[in-house]
Amino acid sequence: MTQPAVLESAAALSSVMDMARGRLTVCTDTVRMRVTDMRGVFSNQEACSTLETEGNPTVYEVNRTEPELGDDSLCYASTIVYPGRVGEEYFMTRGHTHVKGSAPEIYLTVRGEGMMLLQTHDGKIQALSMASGTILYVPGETAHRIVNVAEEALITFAVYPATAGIDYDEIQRTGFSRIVHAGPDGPDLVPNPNYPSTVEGITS
Ligand code: M6P
Ligand code: ZN
Repeated sequence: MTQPAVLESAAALSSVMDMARGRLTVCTDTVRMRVTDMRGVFSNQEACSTLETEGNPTVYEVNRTEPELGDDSLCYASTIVYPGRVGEEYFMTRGHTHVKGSAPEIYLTVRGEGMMLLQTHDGKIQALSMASGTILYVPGETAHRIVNVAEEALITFAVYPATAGIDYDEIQRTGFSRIVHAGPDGPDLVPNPNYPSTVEGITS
């Protein structure tokens, strides 16, 4: 009997996640983002430049797997956000919406502690806590970013439609209306000084 093509070609049908480090044994794409790759993402440019000259550390890595590319297919990714700060702002992902706006995403936190920022197109924002075992659902039409608020790596596993696509433009233009700072008693959600006041829905 002839097997469907995907069973013959995609080693990605089976992969193993290193639950301590977050890497996948089989993935179709890996991304490593250092501080230099995130210029303009953190609010404190000066602290960003200082870190660049002090070793330019890796902020996060992504291992992405697209086992097949049909309209109804799923892909998955692990993300490792390393511990660290740029000024008072914790290390985090760039954040994105989906090209196919209605596409949702599910995140399981495997290890560490963090916050997920969710923001609608009209600027309404919500922050959800992440700890080992937390499952978060990112609805369609919602920008999402994860932030590591602890001293160890934040490791997540996410599943989303293969057709979702990643769109960085909106978040690059406006950012999120809140940023996550290290406060005296832990993480603090503070207004982003660079967020445009023209976006509806912001309450500061
Ligand atoms: C998750 C998924 C990936 C995404 C990654 C990092 O693993 O949503 O698709 O690339 O997080 O997020 P970003 O692309 O915003 O940097
Ligand atoms: Zn996404």
